Amino acid sequence: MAPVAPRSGDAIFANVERVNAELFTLTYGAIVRQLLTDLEEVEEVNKQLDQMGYNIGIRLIDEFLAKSNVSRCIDFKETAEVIAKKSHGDGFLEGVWSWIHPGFLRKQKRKKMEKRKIENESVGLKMFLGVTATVGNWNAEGTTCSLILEDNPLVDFVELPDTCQGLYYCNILSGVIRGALEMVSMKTEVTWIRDMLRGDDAFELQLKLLKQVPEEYPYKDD
Ligand code: MYR
Repeated sequence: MAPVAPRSGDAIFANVERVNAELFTLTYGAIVRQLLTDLEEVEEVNKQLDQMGYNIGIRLIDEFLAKSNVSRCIDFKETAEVIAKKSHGDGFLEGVWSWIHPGFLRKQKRKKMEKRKIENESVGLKMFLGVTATVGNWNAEGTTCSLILEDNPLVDFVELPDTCQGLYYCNILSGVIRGALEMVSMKTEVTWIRDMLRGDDAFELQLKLLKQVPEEYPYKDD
């Protein structure tokens, strides 16, 4: 029998990632199925998924801010880009990078900074779902936009039966975004505009900024 060549670390890691992703997708599917059994009404399942997502989002934002190195967004447009793919949080690194002459830094240190910069460019959806989105369809006021997902791992292996046509299967995602944004003072309405499980040609989420609550400074200035 021919000896089995050992797989490289990268191949094993990729395999583990794939299995994790599949497990995640199947677990989510099992949750939705259970909700359908328990709640019976598709509308109720939609609400419940959104609420579950909201509860996740209000906690997940802390992890997101801690890991992403994102600084405060100047407006809703920047926030949408941060959710979809781009970070402006590496500005600090860029600043330091140009301030110190490149030759001053040892190669290793420079590589580490470059790596951080690349990682920081993939934030929001990428950090938790491994996907990116395109931001578009802005209204004139800059308060409503769409996130068009480039991929959606939640729906791998999923096909909705006729009895579930009103189901927003990925409603957990809209809830997560709504919850996360509320924690950074943005009250939003997040709704699915297009859904491939309902026969549309893409997954499109609409983000509507309802209210931006000014943050209160906890101390009184004398
Ligand atoms: C700020 O101005 O404080 C930064 C605001 C950034 C908000 C980003 C919210 C990220 C939500 C991640 C959603 C992941 C869904 C799976």
